[in-house]
Amino acid sequence: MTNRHTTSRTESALDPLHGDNTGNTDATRRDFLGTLALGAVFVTASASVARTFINPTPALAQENLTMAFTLPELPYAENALEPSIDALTMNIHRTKHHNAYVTNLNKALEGHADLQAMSIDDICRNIATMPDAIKNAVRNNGGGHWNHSMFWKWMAPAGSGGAPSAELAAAITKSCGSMDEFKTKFAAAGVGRFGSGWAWLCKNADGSVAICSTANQDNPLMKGIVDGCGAPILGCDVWEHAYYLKYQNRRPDYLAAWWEVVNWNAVNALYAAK
Ligand code: MN3
Repeated sequence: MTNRHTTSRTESALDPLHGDNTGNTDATRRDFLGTLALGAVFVTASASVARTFINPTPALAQENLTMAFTLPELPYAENALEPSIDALTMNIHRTKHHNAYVTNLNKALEGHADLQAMSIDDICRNIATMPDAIKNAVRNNGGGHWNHSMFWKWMAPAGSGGAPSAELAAAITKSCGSMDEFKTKFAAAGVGRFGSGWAWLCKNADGSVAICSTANQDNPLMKGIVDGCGAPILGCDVWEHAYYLKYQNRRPDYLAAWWEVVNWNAVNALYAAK
């Protein structure tokens, strides 16, 4: 194909939280908030996708654009989550595993200009209606890209992630009994996930919260594939690659240590978003 030009775009990146990141524009903020637009009470505003064009000449911009998804930077150093999560795990997890999801998502979307133009949030929401030939690849790799882009933001160096807001704490207490019981139940969801997957805290349309888990790289945005969950406001990766170097087979120990690096400020922002 001639004149094929690759652009990169900043992911919806889900990022009202780190103003020092590139691409933290109003558009990315809308996409981030759009992440929560699962229920009628939420305003869906994710149609706009922030894009960073690299040398977009007018001629190239008009044809054969490949809207490539890109691997996001960490909002902290790779060793910033130690001792809960070691630097080597962070490095391999993002630059190898997450990068593979990005690469394979872009590959799966080749030739599908309509899908390439969508935000990763909307791709996840619309997995069930994807063409059969690419549905599984987009489900696995699009889910992997969304999940990990969020996961990096759902963590922060110990002591810097704040605490649950009064509103979120009240919702958690109401649904789980107490914050400690919430942590126990969330960890149980992660430990109980056979094989690979994620544990989630989700917000329902009425403001209540609930815990669920999904297999592989599925997430609660995936209507028609994952139903019955609200909007994901916190997720924990329980694939072995997330913890095996440091914790080996001890998934419960990883989950216990993970609370030290949860970025509650990020969770609070998602819970508060309408
Ligand atoms: Mn992972």
